[in-house]
Amino acid sequence: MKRVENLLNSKIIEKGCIHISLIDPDKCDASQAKALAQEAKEAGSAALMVGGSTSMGGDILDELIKGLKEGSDLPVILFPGNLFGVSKYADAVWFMSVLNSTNPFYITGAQAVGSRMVKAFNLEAIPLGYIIISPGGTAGFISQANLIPYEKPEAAAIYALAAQFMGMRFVYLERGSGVDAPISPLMVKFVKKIVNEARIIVGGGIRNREQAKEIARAGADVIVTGSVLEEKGITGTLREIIGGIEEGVNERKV
Ligand code: 1GP
Repeated sequence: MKRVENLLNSKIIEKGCIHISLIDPDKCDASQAKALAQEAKEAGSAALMVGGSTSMGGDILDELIKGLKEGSDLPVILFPGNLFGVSKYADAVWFMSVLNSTNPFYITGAQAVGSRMVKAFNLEAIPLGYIIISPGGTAGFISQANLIPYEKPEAAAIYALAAQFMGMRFVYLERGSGVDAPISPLMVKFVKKIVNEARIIVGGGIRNREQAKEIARAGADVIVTGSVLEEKGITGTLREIIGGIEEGVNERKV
């Protein structure tokens, strides 16, 4: 059962780098979800991610996902910040481990407790190594991460390589939702040079075309944006960011 993972991989192969829109159930309600999903699809997002470090679950999450499903056929992938972030209405879940957490609960504990729910809901679990870079935002605080310094790409790279060796097929370089600026393109480049199998996802602080372009050009396979869509509205913003990604991929070749 790798439907969503295969879809992501085929789009990454086709486009060089794809965009995923992140929706935080704390900041978007079900009544907005349908239109949001429609716009994300029209602008060229490859999937929708739902979750957040302090997000609510239960009916609120279920209704939001149902709304997203009404608006488009894009896969909905859960991005759980805690045990409540699981819903049977989603297609898949990033089965994520915070590799640089100092608390084993965020590395394997929550995963063990949550695993039966994932199976009962018949969710596609996609293994993901989650690595948090300074300043880390709420994700870094909640998951008690030993933050990777911004200017130390080699530290991010060894965690990412370890993730690959442990069989994780995706690695997420997270700077924290809503932070001032994304990780450096140099860090992405460094990680890509060392990690040759796992897909590299980059998120946190990406707000404009130029930033998206530089991260895509450096070799990211997936770019995630959440806050900018809440701050500026999805329509024009998303087209700009996806335009930047395309430009960055084209410039890889020259
Ligand atoms: C957060 O990486 C994601 O987990 C997205 O970050 O909200 O800053 O786009 P932003």
